[in-house]
Amino acid sequence: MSSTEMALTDPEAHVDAIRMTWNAWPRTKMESSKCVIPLAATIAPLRHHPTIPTIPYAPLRCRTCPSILNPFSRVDFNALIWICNFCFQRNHFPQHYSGINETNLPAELYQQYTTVNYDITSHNPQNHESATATCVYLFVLDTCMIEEELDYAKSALKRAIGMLPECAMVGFVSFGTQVQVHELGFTEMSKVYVFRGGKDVSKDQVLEQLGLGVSGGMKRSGPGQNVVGSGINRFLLPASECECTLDMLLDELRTDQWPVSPGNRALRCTGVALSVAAGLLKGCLAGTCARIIALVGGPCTEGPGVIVSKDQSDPVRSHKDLVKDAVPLFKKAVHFYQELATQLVSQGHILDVFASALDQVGVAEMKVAIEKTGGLVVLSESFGHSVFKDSFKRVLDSGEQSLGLCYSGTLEINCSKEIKIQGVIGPCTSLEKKGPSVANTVIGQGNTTAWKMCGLDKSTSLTVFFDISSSDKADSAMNVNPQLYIQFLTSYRSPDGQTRLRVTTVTRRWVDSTLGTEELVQGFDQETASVVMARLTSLKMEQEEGFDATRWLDRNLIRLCSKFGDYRKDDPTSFMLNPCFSLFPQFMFNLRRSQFVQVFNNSPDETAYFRLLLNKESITNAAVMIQPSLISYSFNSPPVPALLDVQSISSDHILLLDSYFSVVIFHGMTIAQWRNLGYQNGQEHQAFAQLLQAPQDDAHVIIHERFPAPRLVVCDQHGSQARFLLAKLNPSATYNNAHEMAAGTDVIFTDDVSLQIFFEHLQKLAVQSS
Ligand SMILES: *[C@@H]1O[C@H](CO)[C@@H](O)[C@H](O)[C@H]1NC(C)=O
Ligand SMILES: *[C@@H]1O[C@H](CO)[C@@H](O)[C@H](O)[C@H]1NC(C)=O
Ligand SMILES: *[C@H]1O[C@H](CO)[C@@H](O)[C@H](O)[C@H]1NC(C)=O
Ligand SMILES: [Zn+2]
Repeated sequence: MSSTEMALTDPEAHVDAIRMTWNAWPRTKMESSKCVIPLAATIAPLRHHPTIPTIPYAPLRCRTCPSILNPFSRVDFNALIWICNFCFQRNHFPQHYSGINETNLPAELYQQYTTVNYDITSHNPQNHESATATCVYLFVLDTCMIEEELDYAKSALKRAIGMLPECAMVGFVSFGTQVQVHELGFTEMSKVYVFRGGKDVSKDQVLEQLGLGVSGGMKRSGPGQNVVGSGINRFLLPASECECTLDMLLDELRTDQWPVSPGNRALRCTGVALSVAAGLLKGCLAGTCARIIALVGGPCTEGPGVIVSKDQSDPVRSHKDLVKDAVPLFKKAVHFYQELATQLVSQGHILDVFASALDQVGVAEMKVAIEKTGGLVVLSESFGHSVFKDSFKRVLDSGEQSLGLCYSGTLEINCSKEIKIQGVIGPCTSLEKKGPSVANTVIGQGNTTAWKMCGLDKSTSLTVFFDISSSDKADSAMNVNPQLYIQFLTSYRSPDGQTRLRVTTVTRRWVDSTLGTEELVQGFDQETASVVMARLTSLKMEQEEGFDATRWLDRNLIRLCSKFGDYRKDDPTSFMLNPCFSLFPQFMFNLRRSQFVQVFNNSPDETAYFRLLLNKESITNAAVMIQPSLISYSFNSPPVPALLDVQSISSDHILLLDSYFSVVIFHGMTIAQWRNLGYQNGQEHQAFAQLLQAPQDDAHVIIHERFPAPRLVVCDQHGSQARFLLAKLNPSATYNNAHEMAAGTDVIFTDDVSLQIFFEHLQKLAVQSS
């Protein structure tokens, strides 16, 4: 797809990078609850768009609320006054705006500039020094691995360090049964500080033991003026100064030598290692961007954060164990990582986890610290696998492939007074800033109108949930102004040390849905609604004990169809859905079958990983996680989208399935036979060679753009790997005759039914008079 096509089909490619479940809003709380799907908006606050202007002067704020002058503010040019569209305060323009008039507008008042950037660095003299500041990368490497794995990890690290900008500060911690903090500034011979793995260390103990205690002096010095005290320079050095030392150190580094008795797991103290890393970073000035990049090769078995005993006959916890609440270690470990998250967020630092192992390493427990700090996470089978290697390379890439990693972000939201904010799902932490816009009910990170994002990047998305406060439509300002407003203020530091503020102001119409639903219906965004339901379901599965996801989704889908469908009561054959809703039931069908709801097919680590990305990615990407895309390639016709159904399999077609975490190329039987006979190598079979090549090329385009890199599976019909495709297809041919109703009237079907049967039951239940 060309970028102009993208702009037409993908609303997120709009300058504001905002999508809402509803684009016309019901006026009352009562009416909005009848809409079934919650009022929510997703925002990708760093999404680039070429037409967003950068304004070289400071933003103009309202006198009484935090909102900023925007295209929807009313302006009186004669009196040089603007009226805030949030709190209706009248504000005088300052002197330097005195030249403005209807034809000579400042950029922030242009109608098309609903999103603008302010470069704040140059207006704040205090920022000048830190504008040259650079980022700290603290690498934390697990050494409890077989030699081959450690070698893969070491070479990935060496390559990464070679890619760092010269002024980037680097530190190195390795761990196994104990933690070693390496003093890179001591070049005569390698010098390490050892921490025992069996017991937690406080941040002050870490600093004390490394000789960085408060008594060590807080004077600024040396090349790292963003870190405190001369002491810390022993551990964090500019990449240009320590690359050689680190190279040698990695060459000498051996797998953990602590003895492991037969039948036991290695003693691995991941929790203490991350604690020590966080403690070391505490020595940096607050506001310095710093990330802990942890490479972990197995489960934590020693000290805080333990997820399994060292006895190998004890399996690592499964979803079944979690449901039975039979995992005392889980709660303790999660609590430990919650505390670590709090510490990292208060320091403004990020935790990235690269987990590569055949077994689980504890991503489910670490999830809270990764998500709250806005860290990156990649899960793979081996440090030698392309999923790890290709992803890791991109973390430090500053070229075209850059992830656009930024730091010290905050998001602040202000909205019209009838709107209340329930909370945010996504990679952020509540800043607990209370205000009149805070709702009583909380979803995700709530009880606030401001959130912190220690790390954020081009793909970071947040989902904001809203509520309507007024129950009486007569009393509200909505009768005066038919428009509602929401302003999103995102401030952050870019990798080059600039401080930016991005201001996005959006407006939507209030509609009186008691008079008719036409406008509401037209404003429904099915794809966004599906993703928001997936995010909400995942959150409820984590937070609410005994939550029945399938039943909850069915109940909501039936209610939605009852409200917005066209039908005669008790006549399922009369049921019709407006095109604005027609894709939604199929999304729900696929969501019920997806890894987000059917968690028992995966490990808790995998589920945590899928959810971290579901919550962080754009709507378009998240939709592919729920409902994969399928393309069919054949002779004599261009590639075409195919139904996500076993009927799409054909012996003379090739299928390309994109389910986000994996990309599958599936050869029909005949195609596979011809390929095995080598037809593609003959001059006379060029068309066949091209047919084989086309899905390969398309798969590589997908893999190249995506972070984390997806797993590529190339398989043949009837081959063992074909299950990667089959698991995602509607089983139309296998379950056609399963014609019985499930118990209860609010569940469409409990088992894996075909889409057709699902629809039949949905229609029947939706038209039932209650
Ligand atoms: C608006 O300001 C511009 C520039 O100062 C000036 O040239 C123009 O005549 C003004 N227009 C009106 C309607 O006052
Ligand atoms: C929200 O804040 C209030 C008042 O500070 C507090 O009582 C309440 O427990 C908080 N709710 C949540 C879910 O954090
Ligand atoms: C945002 O705007 C409202 C008006 O709706 C104003 O009263 C309020 O103080 C502002 N919110 C915050 C968080 O400051
Ligand atoms: Zn205001």
